[in-house]
Order: sequence, then C-alpha cells, then structure tokens
Amino acid sequence: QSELRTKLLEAFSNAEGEFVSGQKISEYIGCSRTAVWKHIEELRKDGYELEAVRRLGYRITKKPNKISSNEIQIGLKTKTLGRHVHFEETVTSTQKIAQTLAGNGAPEGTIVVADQQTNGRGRMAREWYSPSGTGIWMSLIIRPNIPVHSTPQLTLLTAVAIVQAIEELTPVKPDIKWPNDILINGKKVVGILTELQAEADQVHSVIIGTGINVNQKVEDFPEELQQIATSIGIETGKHWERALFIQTILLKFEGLYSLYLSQGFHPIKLLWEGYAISLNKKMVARTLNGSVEGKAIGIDHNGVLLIETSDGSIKEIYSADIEL
Ligand code: BT5
Repeated sequence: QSELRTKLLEAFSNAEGEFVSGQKISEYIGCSRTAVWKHIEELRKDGYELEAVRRLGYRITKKPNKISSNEIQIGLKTKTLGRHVHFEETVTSTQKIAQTLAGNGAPEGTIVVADQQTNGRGRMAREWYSPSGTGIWMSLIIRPNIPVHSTPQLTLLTAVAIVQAIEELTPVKPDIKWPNDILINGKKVVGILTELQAEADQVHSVIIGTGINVNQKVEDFPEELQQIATSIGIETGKHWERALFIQTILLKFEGLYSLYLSQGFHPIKLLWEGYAISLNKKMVARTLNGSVEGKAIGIDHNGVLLIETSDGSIKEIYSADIEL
C-alpha cells in the first residue's frame, strides 16, 4: 500500500506540476484505471487537492501541510543525504533518536525528522520550542573522517547550507550569528546543535540537529520568544512547504560537505564570512567560564571565534552566547 502511494506521488513529481493521464499512472504504478481512481480518492482524503480534467488526467494543486518520508524523498536530488529517513509524528527529541541510530550503525546521510518535539533541546540543556505542523525538526547523521577538534566547523557549514537554501527558495536574506544561530531581521529563525559520538581522536558520527521555524505566526510562539524569534512565514507573509526546504537544505549541505572533505574548511570559511553579522563588531561572549568583551576579529581555521579585548590580547572562544 505505502509502496503504491510512493509510486503514485513519484508519478506526479516526475510530471513537475503538469497533468498526468490515468493511463500513464496506471502503467507507472502497475494497476488498473479503476484502482488509480481509488488511490486518487485516498490522496484527497489525506489532504491533497487534485484537479481532474477529462483527456488530460490529474495534477496535484495543493499538498497537505504534512511532512513524511514520502514527501521528503520524492524529488530529492542528493546522492547520500536523506536516502534513509526516519520520520515520526511526535518524538521527545530527534537528537536522541539519531544518537541511538548512529550508535547502531545507521549509514551516513540518515536523517531523523519529526513533526513535533516534546523535549526539543538547545545547547547546554536549554529548551527548543518545536510545536507540530510548523517547523523542521531534523537531525542528520554524518561520519566524516576528521579530528574531533575540527567538528565545530560542521556547525558553520550547516549554517551556510541553510542560509543558501533559504536564499534559493525565498526572497529573504538571513544572517549568521556565530556559532549556531541564523537570524532574519535580527530575530532567530534557525538554531543548530552539533553533537558527537567520538573516542580519543576518532569521530564515529556527528549528529547535526537543526530547528527551523517555517510556518509559525507570531502568536504561535510563547511570549518569551515573541521578541527574539521569527519564522520564514512571518518574514515573507507566505506559507512554505517544509519538505521542499528539507530537500534543498540536504542538497546544499551535500555540495558543501563534499567541498569540505576534498578541500578542507577554507572555502567554507570564506562563504561563512560572507553571511556573518558577528564580525568586526563589539560584543560580549558569555561562556561557561565567564564573559569576554571585545571586538570579534574573525574565526580561525577551526571555526573558533577570535575576540580582541581592550588590552589588545586575542581570546579564543570555543562556545558561547554572543550579545552584539
Ligand atoms: C540552539 O540552541 O539554537 C539549537 C537548537 C537545535 C534544535 C534542533 S531541533 C532538531 C534537533 N533536536 C533537538 O532536540 N534539537 C535539535 P541554543 O543556542 O542553546 O538556543 C536555545 C535558545 O533559543 C532557547 O533558550 C530560547 O531562548 C531560544 N529558542 C527556543 N526555541 C526557539 C525557537 N523555536 N525559535 C527561536 N528561538 C528559540
């Protein structure tokens, strides 16, 4: 049944919005014209809107506001990323599931996606607000052969991939705030959480969690977030299809990741600097060991933030919250 559904959606996806005749569909999925009609009715029940025109056939005019493995995989143009999708409607945290899958040998490129998280996490055990039907709550498992101390670079690479995807699909121009925030008009639209499974100096897996606010309205955010958070929908006044964002992000990530593995961090660093708002500005970096005040002069070859303090010395910041 679900295989047939995949085939049917694939037939529509291949047609890229044009009509597909009942005959073609029945050939593609290998069933009778009557069965095609039944499957189309089932799509309608699941929230798809379809136009049916005599002699031309069917086309999808609106997809349901849902993500699923099918929605993510049909039309996906990557080679390895997202080829294994673990989707659940509701989870505690996609990071937790990805940790378990990674520990059990899940292949590189596996993604865990949920419609809703009941215990979404930020850095340092902070909460990540992840309501149903609105955002992308996704964890990606990769297995790069890099030293442990280079892994923060992957947070920066992820941020570049997401900004590029947002720029490709929407008219907005997001900024990156070191290390893991993407902002639109000064408000946080994306948070990234990079976690590791590693020993001594060998990385087994890197689990990159991304939380992307896509279709929330202002009133959908809890009061304490309304001033500091935003969504792509709020900034563009439009509703966006989450699966398309996931596909675009994975494709951008795959391109940057292969560049990174073949040429190192340098080309990624240059791209990142083009989007960063946290450079050459006065700032306070709040770390677990206290605050550092000064001017951010850049990131080093590992992705570490360099702050020049008033006495002229340069401090390396590995992890912090930045106040501009
Ligand atoms: C982050 O932490 O920004 C990383 C967020 C990563 C979330 C993803 S979702 C998929 C995967 N599964 C998980 O469980 N997590 C990852 P941090 O820099 O510590 O920022 C956390 C702070 O952002 C919170 O303390 C709030 O102030 C704010 N915040 C919480 N939810 C938000 C939201 N939906 N949009 C914008 N800001 C939010």
